[in-house]
Amino acid sequence: MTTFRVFSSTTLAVLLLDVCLVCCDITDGNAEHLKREHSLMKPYQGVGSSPSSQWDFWGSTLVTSSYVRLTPDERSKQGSIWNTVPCYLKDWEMHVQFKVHGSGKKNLHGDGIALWYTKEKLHPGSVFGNQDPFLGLAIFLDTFRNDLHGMDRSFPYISAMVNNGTVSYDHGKDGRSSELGGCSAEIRNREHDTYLAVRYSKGRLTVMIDVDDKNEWRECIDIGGVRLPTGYYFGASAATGDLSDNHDIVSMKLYQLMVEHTPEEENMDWSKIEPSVSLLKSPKDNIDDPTGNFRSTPLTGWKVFLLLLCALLGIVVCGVVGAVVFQKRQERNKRFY
Ligand SMILES: [Ca+2]
Repeated sequence: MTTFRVFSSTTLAVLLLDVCLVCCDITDGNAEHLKREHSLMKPYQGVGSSPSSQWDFWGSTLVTSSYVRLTPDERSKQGSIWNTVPCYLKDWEMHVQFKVHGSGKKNLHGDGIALWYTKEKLHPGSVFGNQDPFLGLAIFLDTFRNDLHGMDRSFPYISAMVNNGTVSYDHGKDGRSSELGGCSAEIRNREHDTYLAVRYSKGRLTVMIDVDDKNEWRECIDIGGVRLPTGYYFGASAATGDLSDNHDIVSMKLYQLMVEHTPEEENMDWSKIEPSVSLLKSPKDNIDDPTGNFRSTPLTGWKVFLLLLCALLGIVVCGVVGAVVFQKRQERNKRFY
């Protein structure tokens, strides 16, 4: 039985380590994998229009030493900031610290921030200050409800859209017809820091938020079957209309995710991929989806917990059965001799 106890504690330690590794994956950006050429951080050196700069900005954007203000709390402003280095990572995670604040009372503020991974950069337009239609991925932090029929959700509302350059963003419906998923989140006029993380890995798009000063990520969007090419640009933009807010970006940190791909995947030209989505619902609603896009995706916290529980139960059962069999054999052996 001593052997069993040693075995179980070692196994438990290994399992706990595995769980920690899985859980910590999205919450802590590993500094080793931070990609500085795609990150925007205080004091924002290398931001500007010189040929050597890694970030360029447009419109009402104001760069200070402690934040990048895309729009001030004034009417009819648009601003954006764009990474000038195209991203060739296949698997990545972007952590954005942002702040939306202003003097407008409830429902009297707008319009919000959009985060981008797109083919083109610095093309001003009507989608939160960026062009319409766009080609690539957008995450919208929409603070103003345009669609008065959509009362089933509260604002601010965070949503994702993947566009192959043919679909227009419908402001009147808050982009509902083209959204892939979303969640409501109190992101405005918070006293504490507010964060959002976008992860793209193996065709899975995950958006997590940390806006309640709990220092933990809350899942907002999680969908499989998303195809995005390499070679696009990261950016952020914001717009105000009749109503306004300060839309500030404090930092955008890009981390490379170490993920193995099959030789076929490695050999294909990822820059030729057309942005698309094969699953329009959350993977949770597509358990029987034949494409199996989400099956090989990372485990979520509760799944890991269940697996751990099953593993422990398995070990206990094996131990007990083993002990009983051992004892029976000993008894049988005694009888023979
Ligand atoms: Ca809106």
